[in-house]
This record gives sequence, structure tokens and C-alpha cells, in this order.
Amino acid sequence: MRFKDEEFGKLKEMLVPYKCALMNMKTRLDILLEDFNKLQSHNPIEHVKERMKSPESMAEKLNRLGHEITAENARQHLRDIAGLRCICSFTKDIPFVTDVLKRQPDIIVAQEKDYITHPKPSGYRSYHLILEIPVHLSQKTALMPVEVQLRTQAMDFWAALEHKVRYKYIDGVMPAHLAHDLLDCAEKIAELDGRMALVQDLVDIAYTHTVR
Ligand code: 0O2
Repeated sequence: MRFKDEEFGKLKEMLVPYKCALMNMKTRLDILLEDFNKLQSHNPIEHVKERMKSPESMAEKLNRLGHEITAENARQHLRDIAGLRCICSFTKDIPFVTDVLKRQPDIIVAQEKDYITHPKPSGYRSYHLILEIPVHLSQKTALMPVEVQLRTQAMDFWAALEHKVRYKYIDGVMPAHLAHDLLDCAEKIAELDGRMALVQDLVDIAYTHTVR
């Protein structure tokens, strides 16, 4: 599954504002990370990873959605061409960072999906946002979509392993025992995230009393 040569040329040109939007959003998250370092004893952002969706992955998704593999269809139907992962320390940091991002006045929230309250059947947990951000080009200002996935380090660890396992199997269908094991790991990880947050809360309380 791939873009034909002519469409690939159009796609390369079309991707420029997406790359700029990704740089812009990454900078905003890096600024927040720096600012939290200064303001708070606990930084809710661990680190930020960025990626542009590969043409192969775009072609596969367009095909899966039943669209012809063209640059125009990628623009119209794919909202995750530019993507960021914001890795947070604790689950409660995720709504906090989400709110700070959503309050930026030139950002438009186009979509929100809460796979933490409602995990996917695979066990996948993350908070997904499609944010539209202005990109000031030489001739025009374009409002570009960027997908931001927010998750804890534990959720990220699980998602990376599950992704690696899934891609080893044709059409991503893994044997039932592996899917079951991964689902079990996802539930244990969610429990662990909860317990770690409790420890952090206790440390915060002890620290507050010591300082006072
Ligand atoms: P990549 O490499 O990140 O681009 P879709 O599932 O794509 O048909 P939708 O609505 O576009 O549907 O997106 P959704 O389900 O909200 O989020 C899709 C992205 O979330 C995926 O991107 C993954 O990054 C991540 N994701 C969703 N479900 C799972 C899962 O069960 N396991 C793992 N490991 N990741 C998941 P892409 O396009 O698959 O890949």
C-alpha cells in the first residue's frame, strides 16, 4: 500500500505546514516543561516525543478507511499526521497538563478521547487530543491539526510493547494468549499507577508538614 509517484510529490509539499505545526506544539510543551521546573517541586511533564506519520502508515490508514490513497484524502481524513506524546509522571498530571494546553488562547480543541476512563478493549490507556494550532507561513496563516497523546510512563511502556508485539503478526492479529497477557499487564499497570500516585501524595503531605 503506497502513494503513487505523483501523489507522493503532492504529499511532500503538503506536509510542510504539518511539520511546522509539530515544531510549534513541541516548543509549547517544552516551554511548559521549563516553566513547571521553575514553579513546582513536582514537574507533571516527564518528557515529550514527536513524530510525523510515515507515508506508509498514512497509506495503510487511508486504505483501511476506504479512501483512495491521495494527498488530498490524507489532508481531509487524517488528523494525526503530526503527532506528539507527552509523558507524564502520574495519571492526575494528565488532566492538569491537558487543561493548561487547552487554555492557550490560539489553540482550538477539535477532538478529545479519554482512553484512560474508557480503556480500549486491548487495554490501551492514554488521553488523546486533536488540537488545531496556527502556523504563520510567508503567504498565509494555516490552522493545522496536531494529535497530542498524553500518558504516564507506565502506560507508554505498555503501549510500546503492545505495538511491537502486534506488528509481528499479519494484520495485527496476535494469538489470544498474548492479547490476554497484555490485557492483564495493562490492568496491573493501571493499579501500579494508582499506588505510585498515593505514595507521591503521602510524600507531598510529609514534605508540606516538614516545611511548615
Ligand atoms: P501511529 O504509528 O501512532 O501513527 P485508528 O485506531 O487509527 O483507526 P483513530 O480514531 O484515528 O483510529 O485513532 P485512535 O484510536 O484514537 O488512536 C490511534 C492511535 O492511538 C494509534 O496510532 C496509536 O498511536 C494509539 N493507539 C490506539 N489504540 C492502541 C492500542 O491498542 N495499542 C497501542 N499500542 N496503541 C494504540 P496509529 O495510527 O495506530 O499509529
